[in-house]
This record gives sequence, structure tokens and C-alpha cells, in this order.
Amino acid sequence: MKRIILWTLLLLTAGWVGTYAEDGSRLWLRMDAVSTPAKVTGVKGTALTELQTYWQGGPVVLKRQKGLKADAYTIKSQGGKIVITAGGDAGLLYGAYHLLRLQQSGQATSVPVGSAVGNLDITETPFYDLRILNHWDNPNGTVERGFAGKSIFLNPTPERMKMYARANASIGINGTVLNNVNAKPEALSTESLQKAKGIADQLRPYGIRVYLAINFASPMRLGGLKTADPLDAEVVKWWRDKVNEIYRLIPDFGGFLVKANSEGEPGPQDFQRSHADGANMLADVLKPHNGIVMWRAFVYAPQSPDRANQAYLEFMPLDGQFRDNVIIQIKNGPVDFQPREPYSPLFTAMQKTPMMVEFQITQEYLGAANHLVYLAPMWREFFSFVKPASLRAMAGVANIGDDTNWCGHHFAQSNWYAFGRLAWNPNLTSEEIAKEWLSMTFGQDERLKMKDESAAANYQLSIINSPLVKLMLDSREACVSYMMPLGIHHIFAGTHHYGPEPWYAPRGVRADWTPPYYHKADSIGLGFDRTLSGSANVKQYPDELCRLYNDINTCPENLLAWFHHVPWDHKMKSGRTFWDELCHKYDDGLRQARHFLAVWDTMQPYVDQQRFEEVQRKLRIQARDAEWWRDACLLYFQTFSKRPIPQDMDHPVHNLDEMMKFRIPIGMYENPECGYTK
Ligand code: GCV
Repeated sequence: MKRIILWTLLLLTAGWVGTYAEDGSRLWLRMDAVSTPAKVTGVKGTALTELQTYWQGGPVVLKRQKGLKADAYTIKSQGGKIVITAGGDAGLLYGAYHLLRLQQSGQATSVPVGSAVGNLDITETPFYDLRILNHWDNPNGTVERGFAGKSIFLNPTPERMKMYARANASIGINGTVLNNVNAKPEALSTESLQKAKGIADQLRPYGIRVYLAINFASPMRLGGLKTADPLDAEVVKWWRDKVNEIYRLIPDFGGFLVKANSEGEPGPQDFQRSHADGANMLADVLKPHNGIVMWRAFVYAPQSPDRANQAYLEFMPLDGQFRDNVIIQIKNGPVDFQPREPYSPLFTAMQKTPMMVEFQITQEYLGAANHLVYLAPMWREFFSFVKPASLRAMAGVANIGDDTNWCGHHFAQSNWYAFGRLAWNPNLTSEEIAKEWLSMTFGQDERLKMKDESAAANYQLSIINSPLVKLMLDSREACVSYMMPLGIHHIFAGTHHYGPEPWYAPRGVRADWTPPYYHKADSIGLGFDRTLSGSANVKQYPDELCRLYNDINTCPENLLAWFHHVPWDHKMKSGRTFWDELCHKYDDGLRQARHFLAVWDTMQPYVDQQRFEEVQRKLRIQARDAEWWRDACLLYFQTFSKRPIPQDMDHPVHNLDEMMKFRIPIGMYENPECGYTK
């Protein structure tokens, strides 16, 4: 209550500010140009240009210094100037963006609006050298699991590419994989490579390298060879020639991302070779050019009794057998980007192989571009189990498309932003990042127009102290609650993964693509038995965690149905039965989603009308979807539990038979207009 009063006071102090239309296309880079500098080239040239265009303070000097890491930088106030020092040009660029961020967000009181120099003493070193986006973009312009329109690479305009490059560089992203991991062999055709070269040329001045996902069978399907066996001399020559062709066009090409022997994609196992054989062959041909291979560990087989076991079983025997320019890219959880999963046990098991984590920025399983779900808390949760230092790099599946606002939902921009900031420093808190993003994304223009510095500072404070921060921080847990609480997972509609279909199990569809494989609901209870007497998945974790997860009484309740087939009457810490707790969790999630609408209404004075209304519309969809999730899941699971919905909560308002017949007519390439519409 106190917070709300304080916040209201701050709003009044800041004064009522006029609003105007705003489409979100400027992302978090919302500075107005103060001059139009002459064109200069190179990454240092970009740093100079950005400062000359947008910096409103006193003189800034850019200096290279030996001994500093290329991307690291310092920013210091020295003798009436600001000096940015870095080991390489990219560091100068990152330093320039840092300074502009201080100016724009008004966070540092030492750099108020329009100030000359302030009193700066900042040192920054990126935690990971490789901070990379993975686009799942197809040559025809569709984006797999993309909810923000078509691929930005289909017909890239220089303005759009420039904004993309600036946005990435401003948060430290320094690599981008241009195409879908379900790669077509044509991704390596000379025509496609020319196109990739065009994009690489536009991104290079911003310190961003280009990478490509490849199809392992390319030597056959594109090159016309009889085999793609990685140990075949002709095949190796084909790859060597192709790699040489790429580097002639793109001298700083980063390397390959590979999805092999997974979901029908070809791989070395088709030729009785191992993942290591395949990855090492590619690594050897890339090595002379300093290229790398990011080899994905996302593998599972239809016959596996537990999909969560598979990556460990395939990759652990190969630990230590990969070349030093191979990094194994592992999804954060052992199944597939669910709203909550435990971490993938490979991360703590593999000791002799460089690894990187793959997060999903696009919300395939978290309400697509319709739900406001801030993902930093989920990624920070991962890092509370997996030490950041045990990884070599961070990759994020991009949520970017050609929609005017880039990400489909204005708040989905915060996930792109948070990914970049965490790849730079995984120890930043979710709250720090949310405040930074909010203060840059909303209210800028009003703040910058204020002549009175204290009014401007108050205005900024009112944004970062608003209940919106809490809304963002709570949003992921709320989504878990209304979609799949207590460790339930993968109970989505088939194909598009939007909305609940815990019953989905058509004849002929492989079992591990259907929800009953995961929830295993029956008259006894709910959940996947991964204990030592079940699939023994717990054994893939370190001993201490194995013991913790294996015992239903010590297993964290938020993962209970992930590791256990939980009896309906199991006593929970709250004193409720598991069934009652499940009902309450769904209902709590729904309440939270509804509450988001009330919180957003209080933000109206701060936010331009266009973004206010667009977010409000999405929040309404989210609240209706949360109700759909609660009703569908509880009524369906009730057919097994045979227990009543508790009296002290709201009861379902939809009919199960109608929800079971309902279909959303979309595939995996688009955002649904809205959810359940009956
Ligand atoms: C690119 C999941 C998604 C697929 C995706 C795959 C992967 O299965 O549903 O769309 O394919 O993960 O990460 O390779």
C-alpha cells in the first residue's frame, strides 16, 4: 500500500504529461538525434557516430588500450572529459552504448539529462565471449515458432537491418545465426551465401558476426554426392570447399549451428557415425578460419521410455571427444523450453566438453506473442543451478520478426533485452534488468522534454518504482500457475503449442508428441515417475539433487509432477491434498493474470495511448486464456481424480466437451489472434 501511495505521489510530482501515438518500432533505443555526423566506417566509426548523433553531454574520448579484453571497456570522467577505453573497437562501441544508456534511462544521478560529464568510473567485462541469437527463419520467410510476422531477413531494408544491429549491439549481442536449425540444404547454395554476405556486411560495423545453421546431408542434397558420411574423403572435401567459399564472401564468418539426428533431421548416425565424428569433421574444416561448431544436444527418440533421459545417454559417452572449436549447445531443460523444467542434467555431468546454454526467447510454450511473460526470472532460475562459469557461451532463440514492434508484444521486447544483458552478465538480477528496460522503453520522450532535472528524475523514479516492475517479475510464475503448475509439463495443443490440450493423443502420432506421455494421469494420480524406481532420470543429477528429487517428501513442490507420479491425496506443505493444491494453483494463476489488467490501467498516465491500448488488448487475451487453461486442465484431470473442485475457489465456467472440440486454425509459424473464443 505504502509503495502505491509513494508511487502516486511521484506521479503527481512529475506532473501530468501529454501522450501521443507510438508504435514500439524504436525498441529501447528511444533517443532523439542531436546532430547528423559525417559517415565513418568500422566498428569504432559506429561508436563515434552513435555518440555524435545522440550524446547530449560534454566531450567523449575513445581510446584503445592493450591488455584489456577486446569487448571489455572502462568509462571514466577525466579532466572535464569522459574517456571510454577498450581493448578493441567492439569494446568502444559497447562503452558508447553504456554511456547512452545512462543518459537515456537517467538511472545514474551522475549523468542527469543533458549533463556534461558527471563522475563516472565504470569497468565492464562481458562474462561470455559469444552472445548469440538463433533465428529459426526459413527461406520462404516463415519463422518457426515465430510470433511477430515474417523473417526480417526475407527482404531486409537497410533501415531495418541498421535498427536490428543497433539494438543487438546496444545490449552486447555479437553473433546471429540467420536461419532455422531445421535447415534446408539450400542454406549453403551460392545464392543464399550471397544473401548472407549482404546481411553480414550490414551487421559487421556493429561488431556482429554471422553464423549459419546447416543441414548435415548437404553434400548429398546440395552437392549431389552419394553419401554425407563425415569420414568419407569426398564428403570432407565438399565441406572444405564450401567453407572456403563462405569465407571468401564473409571473412569473419562465425561458424555452423547443427541440429543432427533430431526430429527427423539428418546426422552422422545415419552413417553409423557418432555426434563427435560429425562435429569434429566440421570443426576441422572451420578451424583454419577460426570458425566454430555449435552442435545441439536436443535429441530424443520415439522409442525412448523417457525423453528427458535421451540427451545425457547420447552425449555423456562422448564427453571429452570433441575438438576444441566445438561447443555443445544444450537447451536449458531436458525436454523442451517448458514454462518450468529442472535444468538439463548434462550441464553438471559433462566435465570435459565446452557447453553453451540455449534459451528460448520466443514464447513457443508461454503464450506466444499474446501473453506478457518476462523471462529473466526463468533464466536466472537456471543459473541458480548451473554455474555461469561452467558454460562457454549463451544462445537465445530469437523472438524477432517483421512486425512494426519487432516482437509482436511490446513486453516481448524486454525478453530480447534481458537475454542480451544476461549474456553480458548472468549475475544481473531480473529486477535490475526489468527496471533498466522499463525506464528506457517507456516515458523517455516525456522525460527528455522536461527542462527541470528534478522533475525528470522523479518521473523516471516513478516508472521504475511502479507496480509494473512487480508485474513483470511475477509474470513467469503466474504463467506456470495457470498453464502447468507443480511440475506438470508439455500438455499443450499439438503442432502450434498454444493453449491446453492435455487430452491430445491422435492415433498414429508418436507418443512423446502427446501430452498423456508426460502427465500420465490415472485414477491414482498425476505426473511422470522419474525416480529410481521409474525412469531413473534423477540419477543423471549429482547425488545430492538425485536424493532430493527422488523422495516425494523432499522433492521441491514446483517440480513434483515432473519427477513423481503424485497420488491425488498426497499431502502438500500447505496441508491441502495434491488435487486441491493443483486446483488452487490454477486459480491463483488466473487471478494474477486478471490482476495484471488492473496494474496496467494504473500505468495509463505514463504510457502513450497506442502502446497502452495494444498491451491492454493482449492482457485481456492473456486473462481469458488463463481461464481457458484452468478450466480445460482441471475439468480434464478431474475425470481421473474424481474429486470435487474445492469450494473456496472460483469454479470452471467452460464445458470440457466444447473445449475438447475447439481448434485454433494455425500452424507453427504464426501468432493466434486470440485463444478460446466460445
Ligand atoms: C526448430 C521443438 C520445437 C520445434 C523446434 C525444435 C528444436 O520441438 O517445437 O519447432 O525446431 O524444438 O529446437 O529443434
